[in-house]
Amino acid sequence: MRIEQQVIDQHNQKLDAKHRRAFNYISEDVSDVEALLEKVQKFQIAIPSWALGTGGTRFGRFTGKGEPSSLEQKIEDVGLLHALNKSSGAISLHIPWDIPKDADNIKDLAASYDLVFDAVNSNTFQDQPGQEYSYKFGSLQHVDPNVRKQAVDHNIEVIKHGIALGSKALTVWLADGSSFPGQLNFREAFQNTLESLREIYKHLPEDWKMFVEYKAFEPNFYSTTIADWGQSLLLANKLGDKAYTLVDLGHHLPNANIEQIVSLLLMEGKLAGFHFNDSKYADDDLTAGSIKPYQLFLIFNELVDGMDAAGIDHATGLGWMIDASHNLKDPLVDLLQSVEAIKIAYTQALMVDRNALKAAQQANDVVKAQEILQGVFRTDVRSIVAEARLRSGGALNPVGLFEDISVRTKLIEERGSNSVATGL
Ligand code: RM4
Ligand code: MN
Ligand code: MN
Repeated sequence: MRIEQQVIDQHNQKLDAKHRRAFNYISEDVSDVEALLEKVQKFQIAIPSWALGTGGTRFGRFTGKGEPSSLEQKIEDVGLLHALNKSSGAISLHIPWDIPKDADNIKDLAASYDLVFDAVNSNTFQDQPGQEYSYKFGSLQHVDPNVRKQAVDHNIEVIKHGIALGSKALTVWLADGSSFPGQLNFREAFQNTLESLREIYKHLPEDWKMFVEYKAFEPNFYSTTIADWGQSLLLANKLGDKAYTLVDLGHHLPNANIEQIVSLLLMEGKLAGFHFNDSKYADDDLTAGSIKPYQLFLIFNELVDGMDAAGIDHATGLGWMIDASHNLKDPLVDLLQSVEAIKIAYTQALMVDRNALKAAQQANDVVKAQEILQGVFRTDVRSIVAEARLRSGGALNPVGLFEDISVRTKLIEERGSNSVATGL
């Protein structure tokens, strides 16, 4: 299914008067609204190929209908999102869940939807049919060199798929760790992981990056071998210039100050980018901004400040990806909501008066600093994000249009009720 531009234009016409009122109202208070809109328009967030189906928990999975059952259909899904919001112009693949059989065809198909390929992700947290060695006790950390080699080879394979598609980064997330005290020698596990990553790193093309993701716990419950940003940064520093730390918002212990982590990683030139999601308790993988929107804004506040200080291009300098899993909502609607929340937080961060904030900080004016940040956070910038979308040819209300033209019903007609997506 493709959404015709004419359908989007008609939808926009209906909402135009209301949108204009809101946009004109806010524009009066923004110093350079054209410059702001340009940045918001450029900002794209990659969609993970594994989040297009309904997710499950360890207790069960309530399958959705009309799920994409092939990589082609997943690209079609991301194409739908991008047509609606003009902000999801990239797809991130997880191998072997989504192996491109004919890379050139897949690339052409993606290009026909105006999509490019973001980071490729390896998977050594599950055993695959026919695999020689098991990852039950880890992969890159494993005590058995044969298991480590198998996991290294898999990552090299993933890089090859990425090269064929035009990706520029490999994301490594490991489930490696231990569930009981005494199970693992921490130093050996770390050293094995480092050596394995070094092998993989050797196979990175010149213009590629390696994103080293960390996660505090789960599926292992006592220790994770790359558990926090310190451990990831240690590895990234030892590996070299092409290695960076990837922050997944759901991978921290409760109440961690993620905005501070981000700020320091940026300062060190070691922030890879993001896996956006939201959570209340653990790695809940909920819609970005659905639980802690203020935190999302504070993170973007540090990102904008740090990127500007380092001269990093907002749109292309870091990897912006969603990593989510949807148990209740239609995955496509959920992704539209996530992208919207991310763009709202980004827009607000762009609107922070940096000079005033700096002056307040220098004067230890705590009240003023809070007023500045909360003043922006409480400003309704949805019409700015909508105007950026409109100028790029997207819909004023992507979720509304998705429902109005019954996208899911059409997908069910095309794909059937029982099609199941690979992924979590
Ligand atoms: C992990 C982690 C990885 C993702 C897998 C599916 O918790 O967030 O980034 O690839 O889930
Ligand atoms: Mn992740
Ligand atoms: Mn995760």
